[in-house]
Amino acid sequence: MPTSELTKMKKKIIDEIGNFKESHRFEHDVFYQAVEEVLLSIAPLLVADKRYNINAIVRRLAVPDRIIKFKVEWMDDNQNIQVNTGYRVQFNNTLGPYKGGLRFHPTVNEGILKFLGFEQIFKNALTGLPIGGAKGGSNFDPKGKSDFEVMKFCSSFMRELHKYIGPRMDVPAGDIGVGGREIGYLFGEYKKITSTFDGVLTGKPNFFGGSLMRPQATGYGVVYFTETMLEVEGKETLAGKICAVSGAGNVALYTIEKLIELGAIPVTCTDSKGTIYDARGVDIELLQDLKFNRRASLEEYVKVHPEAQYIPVSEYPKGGHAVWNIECHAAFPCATQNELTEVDAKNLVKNGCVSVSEGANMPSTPEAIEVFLKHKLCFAPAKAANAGGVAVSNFEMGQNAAMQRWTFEEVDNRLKETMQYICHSVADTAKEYGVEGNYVDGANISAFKKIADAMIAEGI
Ligand code: NDP
Ligand code: 2IT
Repeated sequence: MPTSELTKMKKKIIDEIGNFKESHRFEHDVFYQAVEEVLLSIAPLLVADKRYNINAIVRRLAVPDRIIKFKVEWMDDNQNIQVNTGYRVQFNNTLGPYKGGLRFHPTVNEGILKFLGFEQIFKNALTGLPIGGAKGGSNFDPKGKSDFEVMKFCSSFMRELHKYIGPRMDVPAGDIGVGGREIGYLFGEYKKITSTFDGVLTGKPNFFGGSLMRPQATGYGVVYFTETMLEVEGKETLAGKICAVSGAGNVALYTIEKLIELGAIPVTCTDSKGTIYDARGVDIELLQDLKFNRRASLEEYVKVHPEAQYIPVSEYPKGGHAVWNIECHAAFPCATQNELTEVDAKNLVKNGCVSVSEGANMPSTPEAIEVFLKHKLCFAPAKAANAGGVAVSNFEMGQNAAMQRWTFEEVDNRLKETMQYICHSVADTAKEYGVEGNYVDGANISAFKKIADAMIAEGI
């Protein structure tokens, strides 16, 4: 081998090792962020009730029951062998079988999945349904892959994962990069390996066991939660109000759909490359076609609607995001974690925003949340506001176990009831603990009590 080629190869290897070290150093930051928020909220409870310390609940709850990590080998369309890493973080099954989504995104690492799994325990507890908390996924990027490549990846992923899941053990679902297509391939492989047709994954396509309304559930649930919160807090409803939404995936587009149905005017959406601002209200049919059918960039939107504005990431304000710089009455961050910063929160407050509801998991930074609470905005934290998705996943488990099928209306009514129940119990808990209107503390205290009391009851 010529020396120059060898030197290049060595440099490439050293760079790769460098990248690897770098990504590992910071990968647990988001997990600590999630744990810290919960601990700060429940501090008064720990002081008031000594049982939680005696039983070491915090220490036991902050460590996952197990983390499963495995290699996923698959062949791309050019006959090249690709290697990815797969994970399942089974965090806590005190309240029911492990339950939570799978994320396929190049940024996925153990720290992100620990943060998501930890949040999921609390979210699932808030629903009042018998489900524990878990999360999984892979650093595989479905973007730009053919359907056949996605299928081959999903089959390989399931060849490992099937050993650790089961309808009463652990029931994965979708998250970023995992929708009906991926769940369909994963379920197909599980069925081939085990020869069993059971509800081992939720979010399945409707024609083989998927619940009607599961695709819509998270987004619709966020809007139902917001309407209830505004009513509880004595504020006006969303009808006729300008709304800012981020994201252009499952959660964002069904949030937009329900907002339009209620007469609100959502004017934005975003993807990883840019933001659409359409002052007349976004064209939801076009967006769903672009994102769900064509998997295209949002830039395509302005080709059909040249009067709308496309703002690329390079033109975002320093330290912030274009979408939160637009005047709105209600904001719905529905893309990803830490997408809404202190700069963004101050812009929203300055522009007269009244409520912020988190569709994504932990989209607001701790500094942004501080701004919202200080200025008395109605702030609905993710673990309460976006619990509609996992709630309908639980309904899908129930339908599968009973070999039944509910109508769209039945699922929708139960979803609405569940979101109203969560909102009221969070608001009531906040009041009971002297922090009326603080839904962050209300949600953390309410969920912690349910899980911690059950952990004490079952012993170690
Ligand atoms: P999708 O994959 O359907 O959509 C994700 C959207 O967010 C896309 O528009 C994507 O843009 C954008 N996005 C993702 N990562 C980034 C990033 N790093 N920077 C900027 N934009 C980004 O995922 P979902 O809609 O299902 O999930 C969105 C959020 O909601 C996540 O936080 C997820 O954990 C949470 N959630 C999802 C639930 C569900 O049922 N699916 C339930 C509860 C919460 P692009 O396409 O360009 O990458
Ligand atoms: O974050 C979440 O709640 C999800 N991705 C959905 C989990 C589920 O099991 O439906």
